Amino acid sequence: MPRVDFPLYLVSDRHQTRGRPLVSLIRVAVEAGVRAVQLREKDLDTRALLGLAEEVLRITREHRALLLVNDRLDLAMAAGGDGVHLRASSIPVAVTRRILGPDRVIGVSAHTVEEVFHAEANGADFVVLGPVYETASKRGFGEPIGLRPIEDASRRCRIPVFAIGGVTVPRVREVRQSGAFGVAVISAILSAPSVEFVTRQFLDALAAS
Ligand code: TZP
Repeated sequence: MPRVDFPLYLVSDRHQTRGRPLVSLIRVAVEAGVRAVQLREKDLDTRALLGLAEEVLRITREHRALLLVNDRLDLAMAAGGDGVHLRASSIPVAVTRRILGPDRVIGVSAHTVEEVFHAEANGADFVVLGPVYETASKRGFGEPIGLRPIEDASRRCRIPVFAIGGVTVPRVREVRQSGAFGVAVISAILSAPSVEFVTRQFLDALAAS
């Protein structure tokens, strides 16, 4: 089973970079210490996404960071990435595990503790659970679930649980106190005036909590 030893999971959204090129921001974040990136550009066509995945992979490889492609197992494999991040409508976790084998990383998005159990039982390496807080990134997705499910899932499951949705540096402490292994972040990093500065702040807050 691959080791999930990164506390900060950067999730991409090129619409949240304040007009700056996504790939350069990912490079800055990875150079500042991010060790896992999820490429989540749902509105890109297959070829564009493959090209982007290959570009980002050059950066992550250089810095020994992982690259997971959201939903697209085919593209994760075609690009030679480290794994895939599945959502509820994706190819099921167990099928993905069968295809990818034991060494690739499978992350899963969950919204309830039951979904975390299900992901774990089917071979996921880690889950992101949320949205924990109100988030601009997924408005209309649903009500924030709060910290309670993070607490329950972290206590009752063996795989690492990452809190997602509205996570900011000042919130890291309470998220970790709830038992979360780590945090998954879009806007607090990609929309920050200094991606380098905020990435370091996240990593420091995670290390201190
Ligand atoms: N899944 C649940 S909330 C969310 C995703 C992908 C968006 C998180 O974005 P942000 O900007 O870190 O709140």
